[in-house]
Amino acid sequence: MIRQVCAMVCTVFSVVYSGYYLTQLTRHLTRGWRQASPLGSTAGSAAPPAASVIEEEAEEEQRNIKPPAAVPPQPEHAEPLKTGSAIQPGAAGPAWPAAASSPPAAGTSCSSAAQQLEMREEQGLKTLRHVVSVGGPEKKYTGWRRIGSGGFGSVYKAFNAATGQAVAVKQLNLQHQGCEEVVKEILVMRELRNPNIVTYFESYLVNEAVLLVLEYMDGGSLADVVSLRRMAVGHMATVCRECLQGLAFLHANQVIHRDIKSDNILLGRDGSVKLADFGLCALLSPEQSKRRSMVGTTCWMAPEVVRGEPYGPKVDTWSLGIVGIEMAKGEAPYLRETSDRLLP
Ligand code: 3AM
Repeated sequence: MIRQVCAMVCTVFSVVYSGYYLTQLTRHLTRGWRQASPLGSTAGSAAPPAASVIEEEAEEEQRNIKPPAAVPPQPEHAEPLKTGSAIQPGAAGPAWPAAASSPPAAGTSCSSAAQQLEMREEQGLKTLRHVVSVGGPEKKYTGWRRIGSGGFGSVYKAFNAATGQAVAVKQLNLQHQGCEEVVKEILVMRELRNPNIVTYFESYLVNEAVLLVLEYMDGGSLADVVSLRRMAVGHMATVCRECLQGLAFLHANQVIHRDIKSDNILLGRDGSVKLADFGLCALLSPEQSKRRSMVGTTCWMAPEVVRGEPYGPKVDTWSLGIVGIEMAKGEAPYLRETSDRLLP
């Protein structure tokens, strides 16, 4: 524990401005932390710099108005019904590299806001470079095959050339996702090891994308299962229990997942059930034990999230309840409604 904290602290202070963000994150993640990380630090800093983050200060009070994708009518359980994009915090930020986009005229308030965002992104990138592994993944992993995609980018299956172990490589496009969000996702997964959370191995920064190397879950997602067949009650109960164990662990570490849905629950053929995709998670602290941002995927969002009221970890339990309905009925309630009818 002490070694891990020290490793984190070293990483943190190697980037001056970004130190604040990482310290905050580490403090969150190491508080109440009960499990040792089996892999240790993968940190290596070779790549160019990036930044820190005023974390979610900007996120709070901000309701991202990016609408989730409307869900078109689907044939009855023929294909997995895609659940629409998750609503993300701070999506209004500039794509990386921010400097490449044309800024508004200097001297306006718009300009200084753009500059601030640009600075945040630069600091975020600096931080990111301290978190990812050195070099590229192309030699270490072979047999790349694209197995899916989401709002974030694509997911590939590959094999560790040395061990033959299958891995899933999640590509996060930095033009769509802010560096600070990616850093948060990496650190949460890296520090919070649990049998009910998909294992993070390492990550790489390649051009304008981050590649997260994760445990490969050979049973696919729960979304695929619920859309294709009715589940036995015993199986539903097992999935609920395993997910609740994962959530209890996250919540004990002051993390809210905020996007629990069947797409983000992955299955192993050995019967394992694990939570995935921490891109929208929130970190709580004694100073900030509630969040307000409207974040998540519409049909799974708890009422207090939709209404923009303060909320805590219980919103994940609500979302898991919706997953229960998915398992029982084949899809989430109101899945076929357009978002303008679901959101206030
Ligand atoms: O589009 P489908 O549902 O077939 O299950 C995830 C989804 O597949 C899969 O990548 C697609 C886009 O998210 N996926 C994500 N992480 C994975 C992992 N760790 C994974 N498959 C296996 N292992």
